[in-house]
Amino acid sequence: MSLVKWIDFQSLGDERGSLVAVEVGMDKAVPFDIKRVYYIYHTEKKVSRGYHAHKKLKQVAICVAGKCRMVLDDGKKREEVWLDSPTKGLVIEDMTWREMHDFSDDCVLLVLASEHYDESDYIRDYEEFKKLNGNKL
Ligand code: T46
Repeated sequence: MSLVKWIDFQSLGDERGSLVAVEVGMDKAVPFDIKRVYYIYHTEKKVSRGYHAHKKLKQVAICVAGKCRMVLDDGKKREEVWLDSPTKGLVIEDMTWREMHDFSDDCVLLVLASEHYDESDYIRDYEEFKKLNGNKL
């Protein structure tokens, strides 16, 4: 099964421009209650970010401007996608290793998170992640 799961947001455009509404709920797009929102911007050239997994946190990442390349890895397979559209949300499940590369100068990456910030939820060592995830695969 692919690690890549997209949410397609409807663009509510008219002659003035575009608008996307992100909603939470059973029949809505985002499959969890949002407890935190953060965004990554002004990323320096040649900088990569991420290199961790989360034990519990689920997230949806939306590139609202520019683009970047996201790598997802479950310890057995790696898949990569470009985040380059404000109408596409990438669902990042718990226990998924992620890396972000090739940020464009104008990239603004908006992230919707299911939990508050908690450093103890991070797994920052790839070998430890593989060991912990091994039982699930
Ligand atoms: C993720 C990817 C996509 C906070 O204090 N609160 C927060 O909510 C966040 C997200 C970060 N921080 C602090 C922790 C670090 O001192 O901000 C600093 C940068 O965070 P980090 O190095 O974890 O950033 P990235 O870009 O490597 O990872 C971030 C998220 O942390 C992570 O959950 O999945 O974006």
